[in-house]
Amino acid sequence: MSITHNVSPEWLETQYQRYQEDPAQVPAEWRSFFMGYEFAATRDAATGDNRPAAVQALIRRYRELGHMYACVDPLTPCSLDHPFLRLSALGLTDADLKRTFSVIDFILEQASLKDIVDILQQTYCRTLGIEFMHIPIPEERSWLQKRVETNSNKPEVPLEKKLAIYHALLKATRFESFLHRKFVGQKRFSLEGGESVIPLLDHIVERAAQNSIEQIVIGMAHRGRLNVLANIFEKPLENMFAEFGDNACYQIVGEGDVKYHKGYTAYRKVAGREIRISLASNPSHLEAVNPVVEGKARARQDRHPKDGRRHIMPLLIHGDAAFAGQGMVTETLNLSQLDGYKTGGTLHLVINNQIGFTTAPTDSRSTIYATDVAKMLNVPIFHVHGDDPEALIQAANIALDYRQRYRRDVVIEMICYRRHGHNEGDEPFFTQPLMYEKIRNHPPTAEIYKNQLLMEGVSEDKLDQISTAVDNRLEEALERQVCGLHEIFLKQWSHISRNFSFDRVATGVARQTLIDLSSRLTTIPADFSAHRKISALLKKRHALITEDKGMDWGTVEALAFASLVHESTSIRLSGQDSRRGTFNHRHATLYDTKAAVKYTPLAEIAKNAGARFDAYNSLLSEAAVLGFDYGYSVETPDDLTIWEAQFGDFANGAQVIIDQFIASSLAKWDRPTGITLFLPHGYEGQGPEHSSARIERFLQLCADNNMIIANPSTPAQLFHLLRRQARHRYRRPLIIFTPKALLRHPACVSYLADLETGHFAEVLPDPQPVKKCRRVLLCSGKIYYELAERRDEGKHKDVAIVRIEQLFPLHTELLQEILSTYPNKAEYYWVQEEIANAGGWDHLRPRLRELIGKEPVYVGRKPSASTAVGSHRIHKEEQDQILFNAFAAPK
Ligand SMILES: Cc1ncc(C[n+]2csc(CCOP(=O)(O)OP(=O)(O)O)c2C)c(N)n1
Repeated sequence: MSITHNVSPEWLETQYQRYQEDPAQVPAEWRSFFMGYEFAATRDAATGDNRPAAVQALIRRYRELGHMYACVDPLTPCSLDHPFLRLSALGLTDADLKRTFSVIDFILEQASLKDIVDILQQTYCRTLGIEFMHIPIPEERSWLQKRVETNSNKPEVPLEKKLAIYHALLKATRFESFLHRKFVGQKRFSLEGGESVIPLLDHIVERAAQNSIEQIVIGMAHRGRLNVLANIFEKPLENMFAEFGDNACYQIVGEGDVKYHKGYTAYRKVAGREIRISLASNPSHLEAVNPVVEGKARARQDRHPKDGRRHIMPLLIHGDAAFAGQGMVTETLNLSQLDGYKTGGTLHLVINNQIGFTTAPTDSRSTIYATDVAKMLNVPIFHVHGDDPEALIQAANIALDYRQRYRRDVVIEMICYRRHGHNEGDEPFFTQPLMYEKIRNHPPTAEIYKNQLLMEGVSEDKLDQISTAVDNRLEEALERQVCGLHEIFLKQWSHISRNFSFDRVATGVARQTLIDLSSRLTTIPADFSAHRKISALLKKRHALITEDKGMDWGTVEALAFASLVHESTSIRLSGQDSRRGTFNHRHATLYDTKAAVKYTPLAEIAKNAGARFDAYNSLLSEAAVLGFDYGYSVETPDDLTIWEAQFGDFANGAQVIIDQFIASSLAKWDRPTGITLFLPHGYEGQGPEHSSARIERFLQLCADNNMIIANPSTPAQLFHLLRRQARHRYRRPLIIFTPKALLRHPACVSYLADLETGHFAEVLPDPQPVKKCRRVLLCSGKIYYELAERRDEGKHKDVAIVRIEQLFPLHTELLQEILSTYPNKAEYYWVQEEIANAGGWDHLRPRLRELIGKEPVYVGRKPSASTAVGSHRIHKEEQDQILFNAFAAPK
């Protein structure tokens, strides 16, 4: 992309006028542009010589295109001829090489063309290509330009560091070959071909610590993960080998997971400083962990006493095929500059081994680089030869300094190869015979680097000593094999119980406290101009509370939040349009009508209590945002972290996060979470994608008390449920199906007495006494109100309606207790508005049968491939039929 790309002629004209007044008035690179332009113009006219301008243009071409010609692929010989960078391409000839030129905005002010070209080739076309001219901010571009041109893009590496690199490379190589020999046939997803990752990560940890970074939160996939655990996290080899032996002394909590998915935390000492490095547990689903790592990092940053973004850094390690292929990558990149989700810049390392399982780049991406998607952020991207660890170190130095300085993401792509098949049992010659023929003959990086060091005069003895030490360490560890302690709960989780229980938690809040909180929620600062209708709404809310006239959902939700933050529990609420609320029921943040100012009353109440209330409108993504909030919740057991879907129907856009993390992180990795989901649900005739949050899908994921699935039908129930979530001894994900029409339903209200005492009721008995009960309707959620109305209309006084408010874990004792108040011979119906292959039916059917001693009668929509009909008329007919059937005489 050219410097003039995307600038208007008027803007250019103004800049040129400013340059003519005083060249210092415009940024350096524009100075160079205008100078070249004038050179060309004047010399052209005076002497016909436009070579000085051509030299200036050549410099620019190297900066813009050099990375395309850089020598970064270990499997392809380097091209020495670059058509766009030939002298002739700019009207220059070899005869000009000796001539001295004055140049500007370059490391030298005057030099022979030969020297200039040498510097440019060294800097931009050696083993480190850098893409940075697409960055639209001149200051950033010129900072990067200086950084690379000052040392011809080659760092000074002292001998001690060179030996450390060699040591790291050997550790990487030998770890893999040792496992290969000693644990034959076991999958380990060898790093071989990309061993430079180890000296690179070593250096990143070291440099980060020197750069004021205290913690690195890391996410990575299968490839090389065990190698990273052994050699970067320094997980004891004795433990790793015991794990490889699947030694029975390992106590597995829950169901466990394969070795290359588990998380780990370590503290490393670097130059007198301690740096915490943690690796997030992740599923096989490539890139799914990205937003989780961001959320974890953000939670830690938010709790850092000062400038958490500076001191805590996320590091994501990707495969080339996955980085180019998975939408989660783009979604996560898109989080990076947003108020509610930014983390001060993520360092991305793409291990490009030029293959994804058996698929070649020509089949896996439509872009030139595997990293092209990251250009959307306008950040620098380094492409580095995987056999040149020193070039990787140069890239890491600049990348880390850039992140700390500009607080933006940065990408290092390491181009390497994969020595074996996708895993150790895989034959790569079946599909990539030519590539693997090259790989077969390609020496490992450690050998290449050893030769470099020998050429530089390092003694072979010294290098052999390092080699022997590496081998000895592996052998000794194998002898000693011991089971390590299973990694236990993180420190901040130590006071949380692992065990679910139905123990009741008193979640009532004193009447006067609620009234006081209401005043604070509804009083707008004098200098704030709220929208007329919002002021009226707040007044009405306050009146509902003080006069105890029946509070609606939005009012009670606000009181639940207020009471929690008032008791110093922080709340994070994130989702599409969550500040206002999709259905206009929340208005957590008010917008001044005259100035660009916002006011969030809950945040003020929180601040007073030393807590936080953060409500964020998210980007339009489900997967990355839920992943982020899940990650946030894992680090903050004492907070309430809520993700809200616009409509629950869209939650399946985040299905991988729900299945792979929320439902199963406790079972797989012993990682609990109290993440809470608000999923608007209900059949209101709005069509197939605005009706169902797929209750059945969540219920299908339930086992071993792993999640709480609730469908509260009153504002008070929501109040107690949210407060219980923050106050119980244990934490479990809480999935709440929230209402839409009920937000304004006159019967869906609660009173102060309901909030003052009590607790969440997993089952709600019929609020009215039913004499001579002939039928019990069991139901959940909104249909209750329609049933109750129909009962009153039809004077069906002998029909009881019982609401199951918590579908899982089902409180069978309580349900039994309630049902025992009705005669044995009564008919039992399950009534739902969902289609028969959805809702609570399939899950509850066997459980109810067992409890009641007979099969309940099903009343609801028929099975359907689509969740709901498109026609409002048909919806109403169906709904009416359900209500009719619920009370009709049995067939
Ligand atoms: C979301 C997802 N889809 C498919 C797979 C199956 N799979 C595992 S590894 C792999 C290839 C990954 O290639 P790349 O990202 O280049 O990493 P590499 O294995 O080459 O290091 C595939 C397709 C997966 N794990 N996750």
